[in-house]
Amino acid sequence: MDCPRSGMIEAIVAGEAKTAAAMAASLASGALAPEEIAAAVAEAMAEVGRRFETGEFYLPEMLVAAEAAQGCLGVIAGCVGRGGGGRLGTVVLGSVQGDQHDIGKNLVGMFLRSAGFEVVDAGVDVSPEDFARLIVEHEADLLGMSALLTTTMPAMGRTVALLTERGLRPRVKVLVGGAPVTDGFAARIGADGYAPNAPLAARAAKALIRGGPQPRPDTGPPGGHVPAAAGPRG
Ligand code: B12
Repeated sequence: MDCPRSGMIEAIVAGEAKTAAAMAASLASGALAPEEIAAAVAEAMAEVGRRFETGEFYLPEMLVAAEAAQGCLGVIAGCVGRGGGGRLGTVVLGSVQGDQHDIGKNLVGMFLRSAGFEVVDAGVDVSPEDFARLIVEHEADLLGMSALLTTTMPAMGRTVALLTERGLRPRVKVLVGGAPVTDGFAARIGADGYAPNAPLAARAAKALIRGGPQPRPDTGPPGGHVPAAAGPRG
């Protein structure tokens, strides 16, 4: 291993949680920005996904790698801070119905908090009804939905439709993301925005809250859809 960055990536892929967290701490103390550490975690998980696809890894390997990645997120959380405790508004954030993936969602939550949002973590496998209930309960300004499976992406559309049906859509912005999600998909389901990674999710959330384009949920894709912020994945 030639440097802590590749060391951390190798340790995550190998599912060596302690080594991975130690490497993440070393990267953080070496003044690597949380964004860069997050990008390295994403790189490691992309490699895990590649090995799963080629049959080199099975579910257990994917799980231990995920645990190692979560440990690194703990280190990143210590670096990104909490950024003013909700002064920008409240976000309900969750992985959609049927989806258990939460590493990306958790990263997004960290960057949203750091940007100044209060984040209500709805967890994983969140039904449209539960999203709607949490939005009302917490008077949320923004809903963030994550999907990592092509089979769970439609749950995002079902959630937007339910918000419209319940009259909640005008008061809450909807931001979507996750590996298979695209800007075009976001527009098709009537979401207000999409971002490809956690730092850009925080930027997109701020833009939406500070008076981004208004959605037109009843008339199909909103004319003023906030396009994907440009930048690298991770
Ligand atoms: C880790 C992992 C798991 C872990 C999840 C553990 C956990 N706690 O999350 C476990 C082992 C549980 C798992 C299970 C499964 N998995 Co899986 N998994 C992965 C893997 C390897 C990594 C995902 C990850 O954490 N990436 C790292 C994070 C940082 O990236 P990210 O999630 O994309 O998030 C970033 C952006 O997308 C964005 N983002 C994410 N959410 C949001 C939300 C908003 C609002 C915004 C704006 C942005 C945003 O910002 C994030 C940070 O930068 C991926 C491979 C891959 N290439 O994605 C497969 C993958 C997603 N899994 C896959 C599959 C098939 C499964 C299973 C069906 C396997 C099975 N046979 O059981 C199950 C399904 C379980 C379920 N019902 O959800 C496939 C999906 C294929 C597809 N086309 O749908 C993949 C792509 C693997 C593959 N190459 O085949 N998996």
